[in-house]
Amino acid sequence: MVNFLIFGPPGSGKGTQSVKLAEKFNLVHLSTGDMLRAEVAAGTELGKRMSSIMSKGELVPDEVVIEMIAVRVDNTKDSAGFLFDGFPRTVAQTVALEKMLNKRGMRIDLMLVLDVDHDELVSRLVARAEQSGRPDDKDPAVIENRIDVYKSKTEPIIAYCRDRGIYQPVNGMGSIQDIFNRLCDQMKNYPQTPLKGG
Ligand code: B4P
Repeated sequence: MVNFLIFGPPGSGKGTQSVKLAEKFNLVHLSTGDMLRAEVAAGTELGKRMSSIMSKGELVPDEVVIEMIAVRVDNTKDSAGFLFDGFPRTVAQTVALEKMLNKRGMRIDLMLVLDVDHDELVSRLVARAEQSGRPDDKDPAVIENRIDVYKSKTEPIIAYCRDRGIYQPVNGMGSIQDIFNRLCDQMKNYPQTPLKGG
C-alpha cells in the first residue's frame, strides 16, 4: 500500500495528471473537487449548500471533505494505494488525513507538488471555462481569489510535509506528457508502487 498526494494551485494540472497516474500505477484516485461537483450536479442537500462556496472560489468546510474522504477510504481499503487529488487543502485536513490513515495502518508516502507560473495557471483556467462551463473558471476575479486562497490556506501544508520528509516539488510547466513523465520518475522510486498488470 502506497499513498500519494498530488498538490498545487488551481489549474496546476492535479486533475489532469491524477487520471493518468491512477491508471498507470493502479491507484484509487480520490478527488474532492470531483466529489463536490458530483454532489452539486445531483442536487443533493450537501451540493446545494456547497455550490455557492465553490462558485466564489472559497474552500468548503474541512469537516465536509474529511467525512467524504473517510467514507471512500473505508469503501476501498483493500486497494493497492490511494492518489489524493485536491485534498488536503488546509493543515487541519492534513492532520485529519494522517490520523485517518494511521488508524488504518497507512501513511502519506509522498507529496508531489506541481510548480506552475501564475500567468500559466490563469490561462489554463480561462481556456477550461470555455468547455467546462465551471462557474469558478468563468470569472477572472474568482480565479484570482482561488489562487489567493491557495497561498493563504493551502500552501502552509508544504512546510508541514517538508518537515516530515515527504515533500517533492515537480516542474508543472510544459506539455501534459512531459509533466506526466516527471511525476512517474518520482513515483516509480517507491518500490511498493503497484504498476498496473504486475
Ligand atoms: P479542484 O477540482 O481540486 O480543481 P482545481 O484546483 O481548479 O484544478 P486542477 O489543478 O485539478 O486543474 P486541472 O488538472 O483540471 O477544486 C475545485 C473547488 O472545489 C475548489 O476551489 C474548492 O471550492 C472545492 N474543493 C475541492 N477540494 C476541496 C477541499 N479538500 N477542501 C475544501 N474545498 C475543496 O487543470 C486545469 C486546466 O488546465 C484543464 O483544462 C487542463 O486541461 C489544463 N491543463 C492541465 N495541464 C496542462 C498543461 N500541461 N498544459 C496546458 N494545459 C493544461
